[in-house]
Amino acid sequence: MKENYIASANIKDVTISSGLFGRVSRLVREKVIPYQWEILNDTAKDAVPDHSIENFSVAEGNDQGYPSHCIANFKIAAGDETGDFYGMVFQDSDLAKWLEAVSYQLMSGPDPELERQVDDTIDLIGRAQQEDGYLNTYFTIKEPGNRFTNLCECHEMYCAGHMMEAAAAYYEATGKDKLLKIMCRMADLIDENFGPEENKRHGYPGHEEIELGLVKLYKVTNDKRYLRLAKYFIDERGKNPLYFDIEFEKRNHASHFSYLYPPYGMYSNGPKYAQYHLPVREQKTFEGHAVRCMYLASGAVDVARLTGDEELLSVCRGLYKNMVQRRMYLTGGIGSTAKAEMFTSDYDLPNDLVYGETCASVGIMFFTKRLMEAEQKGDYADTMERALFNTCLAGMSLDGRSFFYVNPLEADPVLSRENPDKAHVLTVRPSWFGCACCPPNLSRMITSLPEYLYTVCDDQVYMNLYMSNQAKLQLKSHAIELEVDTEYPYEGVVKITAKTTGSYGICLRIPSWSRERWKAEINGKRVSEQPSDGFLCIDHNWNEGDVIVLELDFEPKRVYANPRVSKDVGKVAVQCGPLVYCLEEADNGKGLQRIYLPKSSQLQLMSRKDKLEGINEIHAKGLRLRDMEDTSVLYESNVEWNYDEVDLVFIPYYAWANRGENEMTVWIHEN
Ligand code: FUB
Ligand code: ZN
Repeated sequence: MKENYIASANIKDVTISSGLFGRVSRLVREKVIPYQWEILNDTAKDAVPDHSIENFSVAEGNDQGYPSHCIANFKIAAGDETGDFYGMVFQDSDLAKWLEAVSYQLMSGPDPELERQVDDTIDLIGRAQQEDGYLNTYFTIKEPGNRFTNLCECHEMYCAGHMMEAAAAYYEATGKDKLLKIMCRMADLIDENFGPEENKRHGYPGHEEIELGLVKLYKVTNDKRYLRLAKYFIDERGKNPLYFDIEFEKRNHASHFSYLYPPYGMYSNGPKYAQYHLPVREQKTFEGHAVRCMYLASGAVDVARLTGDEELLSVCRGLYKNMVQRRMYLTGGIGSTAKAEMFTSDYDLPNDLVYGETCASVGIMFFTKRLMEAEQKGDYADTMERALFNTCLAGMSLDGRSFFYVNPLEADPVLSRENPDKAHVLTVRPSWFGCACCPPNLSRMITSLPEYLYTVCDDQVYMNLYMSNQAKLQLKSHAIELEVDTEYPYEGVVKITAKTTGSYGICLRIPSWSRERWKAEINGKRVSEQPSDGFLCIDHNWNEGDVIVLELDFEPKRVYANPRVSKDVGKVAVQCGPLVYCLEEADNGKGLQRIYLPKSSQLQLMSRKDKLEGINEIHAKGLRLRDMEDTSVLYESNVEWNYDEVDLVFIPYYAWANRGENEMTVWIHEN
């Protein structure tokens, strides 16, 4: 691994000003975060939680219809109120993610009222913390004697990791260290109990996340113990004897999630589910629960980079390749089955049974951002972009009031209702979930989006994602400013103005979809450099006001899947720039699976500023297979197929399901 000066952009130094992500960032700041605060406090009266088993809501004691109880759990644990714990065993993490999202928002601009609200909440968290530093409202209220006895299922470390991330973020945003101290005490307690020493337990969390939190604690405190503990958890996972077997025996097979995963809860899902089938360094494919995989790999890249562990980094590279070459949907979704929210096997990418959890694609963002910090390859940023502009964005409605947990590439409301195997595929976003991991995960990712835009390596800045913004960036030997103006992802022209005179490199990502056709000019003069590893690096003596204009290929394209993806054989999808497009019933009528896009049809891009908060549509002539003449026939030998000509309207995938319940498909037949 190269010893470089490397950093992602600072959130406070990048303002995403306009365009699609200007709107989305504003929406999260002004609508989503306040709404989620109401949810946490149980004051959002119009929230109707989704109670389908697939979304974990029918937990024992969690099916009575009230959305969260999260703050109430803290009040009860603190002794401020009486009552019982309610919600998922990891309910605390909803508050942690909200606090983290708000911290990033505060980095982008002051908000004294919001800060006061956070300070009060941190006081509450402090009161809920136990004498010895332990913090977890479920165990404090319900099972005080059983701490750390069911790491496989009970998410103590997961909740701690999320709160550590929040603590580090709030400290960075405000300089206030109360939450940081709270979480350092919890981290110290975990460190006293777990580690390689003989007198400690040799365990690791069932759901990875604490690795990320510990690394963030390490970054703000400089205390190496936290980094060591993160590394320990990664290296211990999957070592024999298997820790979860040992604790399972010790607790006499008691299980928390047996109602969901009979007979022994998450333990029954087996070692692959939680990535302990092999030591992490021997893993070559992403196995099991997709979100867990992303968090594990993100933590592993952090640890690899911060400790110079080339072996671990190369394991992460291998896992990344497995994902993007064999296990990821065109939309940047992952997880092919609702059964335990897992990856399945290479090329198994069913469009209708898919899971594609929003959190898993947010996890892709975490993973690829860290890979970019380890080595600057355009492919990582391409994947980041695929996940962000498609599945992550689809995770939230255009008004920020409802959310998808599962992100299908083919949906039919009738089948979702009638076929139990498709019950997890909703066609309308619920306003909340009994298991509410996804909405606040989106919030924290979007409020921290500035970090993802740029990676600095020595005196070069890598532009990972294109959107209008003003950025201040600290390179190794310069502080520079850039301004980016673009209508991306609806136009392919990106104008970058250097606001700082000096000698430094600006590296423009040439996305894989534009590899064949792109053009870059500085002050009207064509650049001679060629891209390498997906980036066009221009090392130049810049004058203030120099302008780079990058033109990417914005012709709508047909995309095909590797024929090993059996569900996409004979089918085509449509993409323009980073956006994957889909057909929706609202534009194309019912029966989308009978539609064909002939090879000869031209794809025409149309700007629709008036529709769905401003989108491009793609228009094309298509065919719809006519019903059999005798509709009572199910099977027939002598059939002459007839087609009707139809005008097809494709919209960006992220904008689907904003016009009521209806069919949708990304892949369509081609003839
Ligand atoms: O287990 C915590 C979160 O709940 C996971 O990351 C999601 O997949 C959901 O299962
Ligand atoms: Zn989720």
